[in-house]
Amino acid sequence: MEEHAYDLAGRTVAIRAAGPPVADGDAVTLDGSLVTVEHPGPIEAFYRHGWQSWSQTRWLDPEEARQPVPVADLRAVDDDVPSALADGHVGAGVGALRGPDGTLLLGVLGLGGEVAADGGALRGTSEAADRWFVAFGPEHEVFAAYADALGAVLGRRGPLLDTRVWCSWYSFYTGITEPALHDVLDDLDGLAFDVFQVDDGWQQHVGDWQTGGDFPSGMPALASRIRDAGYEPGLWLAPFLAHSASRTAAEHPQWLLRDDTGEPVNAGWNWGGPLYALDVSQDAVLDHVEGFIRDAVDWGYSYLKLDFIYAGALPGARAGGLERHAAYRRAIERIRATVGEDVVLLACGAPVLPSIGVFDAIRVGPDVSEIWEIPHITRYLRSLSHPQARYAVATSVHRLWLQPLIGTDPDVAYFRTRYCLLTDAQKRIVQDLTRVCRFRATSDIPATLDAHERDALAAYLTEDVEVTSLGDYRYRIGGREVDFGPVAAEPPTFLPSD
Ligand code: 9PG
Repeated sequence: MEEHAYDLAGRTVAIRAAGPPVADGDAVTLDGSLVTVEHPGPIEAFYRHGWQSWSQTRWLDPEEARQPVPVADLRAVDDDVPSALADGHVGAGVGALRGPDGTLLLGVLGLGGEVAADGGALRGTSEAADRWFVAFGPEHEVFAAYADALGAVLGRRGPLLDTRVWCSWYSFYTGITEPALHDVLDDLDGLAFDVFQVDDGWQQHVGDWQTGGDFPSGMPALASRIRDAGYEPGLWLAPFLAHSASRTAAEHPQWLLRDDTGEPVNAGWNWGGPLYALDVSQDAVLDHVEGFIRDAVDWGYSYLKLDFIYAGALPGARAGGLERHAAYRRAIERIRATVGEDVVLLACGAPVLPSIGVFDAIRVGPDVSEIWEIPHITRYLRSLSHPQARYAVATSVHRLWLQPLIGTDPDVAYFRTRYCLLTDAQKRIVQDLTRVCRFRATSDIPATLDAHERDALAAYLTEDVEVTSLGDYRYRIGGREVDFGPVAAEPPTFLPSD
């Protein structure tokens, strides 16, 4: 390790890295699997970046107690398990320290890596001997500079997605059927969506991507029906998961990602049972994934929401010792090569950095919900990743710096009053965030909207409002000024520290 005192934006920053810092415009790059940079002034907050779409991302008080997650309750769907079990505050890929003098950012120029708050310093570690980016200055500027540098390494797809989606999840959940979706298509009656996206519930099982029994005419017929209604057909899949009760898990146990002892890796619990991950470092697994992705495109779906794909990057024993983020990257590149450039790929439950350059858009927060907050979930599970509109907004707002690199999906907005406990003001916050993200989606069905709400939805889909960033989490949307700062900064509802 070498120690350097480096001048950044007029302040001297102490740096420890494997070699000398290299100037990169107003910023600096460092090499190594362990780097440390010290904030030149007093600090107030640490930017903790969650590993995957649903993982908590916010500015926190570095003195704030780490919320101990009981190992038995640790959910592989919430966060990167190694970071969740770390002693201090650790985020994925990028971190920052903010003080009255400015914000110091440390971010990897690669796929993996963790950034920890270590007193007044940021400590970056990565399994690969990576390159790191360091900048000091106003928050907005250092994140923009990092995004620019990251795009040069990981690429970016253009033009950036600007889309309007009807998604079945937040009205039907897994209860979708062919007649129900036909009814919705009839009732939408020309509402100006681009995509009609069929979510979870169409398949035989999670891992068995054949048409399930509630779709007797088959998925190609449904795609034609969607196209006839004037929409692009969209389909949900969780390509790197196999439910423990799936045929795929039973028939191909050798495809499952395993740990050093040979046990299948815990990929979470959902749909009434444990989840396994596919080991995407195996060519046979990639051939299998390519097969069902190709089927979906051949059936006529041109927008794929690929969900729970953290499963491709979980820690495990992989063929040839392939690093987990590199294995994930290779797998999603294979999917992109399979579908070509014209199919829209939306990542969900996805490790954020390694998805840049391959996906058109990524979910940047946990699921919204018909309710703002369920405090006992946060209190007892200490998880900010459960469906709650408040944390969906808070995490998404802290990921808006990704916008020049990849489409940002903040999840759906609500217009309905029936079956929805959000107040008008809360609905407005979520709607405005979808405007800022240029990803306008809803699951509302006309049957649950009154005439006024339907008009509001129709106007939202066809409006042409200008959105300008004013910095500091504030935006001008049409003639209004919208401030996401208060929701973004409100401390989570944890139990009082005990
Ligand atoms: C379909 C849904 C929707 C939704 C996705 C994702 O068990 N869990 O913790 C859990 C987390 C997220 C989740 C479902 C379960 O939602 O974000 O939009 O597609 O899957 O199952």
